[in-house]
Amino acid sequence: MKLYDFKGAPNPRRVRIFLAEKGISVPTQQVDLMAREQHGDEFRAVNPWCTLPVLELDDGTCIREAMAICRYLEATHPEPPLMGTTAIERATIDGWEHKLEIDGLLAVGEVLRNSVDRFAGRALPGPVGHEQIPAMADRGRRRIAYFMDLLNERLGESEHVAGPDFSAADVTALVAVDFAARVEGGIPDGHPNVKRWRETVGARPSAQA
Ligand SMILES: N[C@@H](CCC(=O)N[C@@H](CS)C(=O)NCC(=O)O)C(=O)O
Repeated sequence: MKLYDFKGAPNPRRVRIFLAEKGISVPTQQVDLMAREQHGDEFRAVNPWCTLPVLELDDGTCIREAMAICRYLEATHPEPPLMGTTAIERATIDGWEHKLEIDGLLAVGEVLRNSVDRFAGRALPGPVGHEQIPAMADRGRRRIAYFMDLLNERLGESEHVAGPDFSAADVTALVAVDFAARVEGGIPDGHPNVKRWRETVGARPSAQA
């Protein structure tokens, strides 16, 4: 197996944290997004969607999309379970994970990609160029505020995002909260449950991934 990775990017980090929680070590190949290596012919042969992460299996199969990779790892390395073991746990984790990807990770991406010069003409990842829309950066900031409120409320009723145990939903939430800090400068005041949870999950060795 080989993971195509880029150290500073949030979506590959979701997989790195997942791997660390599973205790799996995988060789990695860095694809420099700053140098636009994701658009080069070599990487397009791996992933024509031009995005990271990608997990390449020994038979040459390339799995794209962070959660698809995690799903594969969960099936091949079931312990410790990070995606639930009962039907209710699986559905609850999937629901929270997906919700926080959309409302958290994508909201931060909306701000950065529509406001930072480096993303001019590249407002969405992928092979097709898109111009920035400044109003979407403003909308993204409002979406981040909603995400923080939602997460704070949830963590007021649950120790971890999808229940008592750490799961894939915490992985996405952690990456989204840290990614949001690039816009907000940290966890905004008035979100004590997020702060409590961030300290807890941040103490796990996987958080360094
Ligand atoms: N939904 C995809 C998102 C992948 C994605 O957008 N990855 C970013 C890095 S965090 C990327 O490859 N960006 C390439 C670019 O900016 O051109 C996933 O879950 O893997």
